[in-house]
Amino acid sequence: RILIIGACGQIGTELTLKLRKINGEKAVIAADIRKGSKELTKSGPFEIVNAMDYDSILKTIEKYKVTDVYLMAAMLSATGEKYPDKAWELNMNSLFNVLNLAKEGKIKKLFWPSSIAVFGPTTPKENTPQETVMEPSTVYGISKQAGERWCEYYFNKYNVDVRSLRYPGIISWKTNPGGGTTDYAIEIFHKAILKGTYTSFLNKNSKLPMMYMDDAIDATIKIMDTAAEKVKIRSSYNLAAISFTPEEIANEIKTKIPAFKIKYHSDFRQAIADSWPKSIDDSRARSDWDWQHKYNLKKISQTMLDNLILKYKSE
Ligand code: VAH
Repeated sequence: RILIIGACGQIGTELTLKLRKINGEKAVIAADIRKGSKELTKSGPFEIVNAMDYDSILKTIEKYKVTDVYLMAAMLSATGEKYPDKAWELNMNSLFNVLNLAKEGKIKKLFWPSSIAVFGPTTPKENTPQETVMEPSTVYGISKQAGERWCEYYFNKYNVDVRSLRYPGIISWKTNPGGGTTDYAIEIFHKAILKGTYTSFLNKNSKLPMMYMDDAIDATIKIMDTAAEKVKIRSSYNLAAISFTPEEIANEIKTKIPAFKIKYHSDFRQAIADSWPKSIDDSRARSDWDWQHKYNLKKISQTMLDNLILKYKSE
């Protein structure tokens, strides 16, 4: 059986729903520190689990005979800068819990998300390589870089089968954004429909690597289904789809909502965005386990607008 820790989060929610579709609802246990949405709790087992509490995770693993775990609980870049101690504690203690459970043979296969936040201001910004200088300047990025080192260490030393992806900014409409710096690319669609205008907290030329949720979910399931010997990188794989600026996504929205207006007012998240790459080289993921993204900017914008217009109409 499969356990998703952090199932109420932006990625956790859709990962749970997709895995239930593939494996059957009873086979996927959703867990989070807080009560799940109706969609999560009515479509399969749900447990309150504190990702920082080893025994709470172990109890759930034993109750449902779990073999595979996806640890999707974390404090993201923007919130992490407001609560640095909490971000480090949550992001690292939760990872050590699942790595140690795997080391003790309680977990067979483990997924843990990293991020483009592992790169910093001294990293080459275009086509950022898999191996390169990484001096992250956010607590979130530091925790992801440290986490990658620990994943590789537990694989090499204890043969723990942990797999990881450096997610870019992820765009989706089903859940609210999770306190990240790339959240503008989600908020802009809601505001375009509800208000016809949006003030971006990143300036118009802030180019960042981005991906639609369905691509991110497919990559996550694909790397977990890949034969162990083909997963050659055990720190974390670069993963990419497209890159765009707030101006480019605004212009794409205007092709459907001509009256849409964007304004720019940078806040503390501008410095975070400026420290990250503009585009990522994910050729290792494409060669090692046939990664291929499907959503370009036009398709992302179309999908977001279609679904959000329907969602707001039904409310
Ligand atoms: C964040 N959405 O902004 C997350 C992600 C690359 C961005 O890690 O913190």
